[in-house]
Amino acid sequence: MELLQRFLKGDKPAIARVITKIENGTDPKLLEEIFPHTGNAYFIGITGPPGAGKSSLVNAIVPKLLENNKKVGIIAVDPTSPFSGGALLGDRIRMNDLALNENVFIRSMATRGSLGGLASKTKDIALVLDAAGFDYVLIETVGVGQIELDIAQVCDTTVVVLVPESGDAIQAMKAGILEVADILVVNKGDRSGADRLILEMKFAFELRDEKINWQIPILKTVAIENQGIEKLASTVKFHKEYLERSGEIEIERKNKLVLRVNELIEEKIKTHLHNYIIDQKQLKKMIDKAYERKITPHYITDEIVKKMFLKKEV
Ligand SMILES: Nc1nc2c(ncn2[C@@H]2O[C@H](COP(=O)(O)OP(=O)(O)O)[C@@H](O)[C@H]2O)c(=O)[nH]1
Ligand SMILES: [Mg+2]
Repeated sequence: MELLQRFLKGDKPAIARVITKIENGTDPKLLEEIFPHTGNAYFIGITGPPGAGKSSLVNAIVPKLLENNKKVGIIAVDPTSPFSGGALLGDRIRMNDLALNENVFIRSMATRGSLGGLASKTKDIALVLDAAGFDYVLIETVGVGQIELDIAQVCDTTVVVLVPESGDAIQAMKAGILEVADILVVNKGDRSGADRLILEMKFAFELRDEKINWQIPILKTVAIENQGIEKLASTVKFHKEYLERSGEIEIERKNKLVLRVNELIEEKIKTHLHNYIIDQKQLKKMIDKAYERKITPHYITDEIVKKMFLKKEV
């Protein structure tokens, strides 16, 4: 059977092969072929600082999402440990039980060093899982900056996980969190300071007036003891129903497509620029002139960009 046919039937080895091809960019037509089969999965992002218990929460919540014969795809993105890969290994071991379930597929996005393009690749792989027939696609990302905001861009529901000991990190993350969180989870509720953090977060959320129709729920969990998981799962489902009922899901998904297109345009321009546009010899000549203060860097930029738009093929 053709790879694509096996893939669309949900055959795991076929899914893995399609993902690899997309990841390596070896088959540019492939995404086009699978795209018509996407749009059915519900994307859930789980983000937060390293060690907050995101993987533990994923482990705990997946069985709830599998109820009623649903299928769940998981993407674990951890760019924080390029050397040891320790976190990923840990995730793999703990997620082993899940991986054996025929309705679950897990993919770790290992990044050895380079962060560039990771979020973008992850989004395409989420589409692959969508096309493969998973009802839910869970994306676990470590909240270390731009990347989690980036991935939240494709998620219908973003769950931000905090822990009592996050301390200063919380302050730093607050602005970002306020932007992306649909649901806030305070995990490690068995540790002291959990209730205080919940109060703090409630206060922080009261101060804002965006997303006014959706009051961001703040939940307490103890992932390793399965506490609060039922409530978390039902809150995710409730958010899904809310988006569907209000029609917001269509608006949000269209907004997300706009953001995605903008992002891809930027990516394309960047590669194009580096690969073809800049004639290094000519650039060197212009730099010499700029060094002599005969032309400005702005002038050089304009010249290069003008050329870029004259070229038709990308
Ligand atoms: N005490 C306590 N420990 C937890 C809880 N959830 C996770 N952990 C532990 O915290 C550590 C990091 O968990 P992990 O799920 O890998 O965090 P991640 O880096 O956010 O994916 C592990 O040793 C977990 O066993 C919790 O609710 N309470
Ligand atoms: Mg993890």
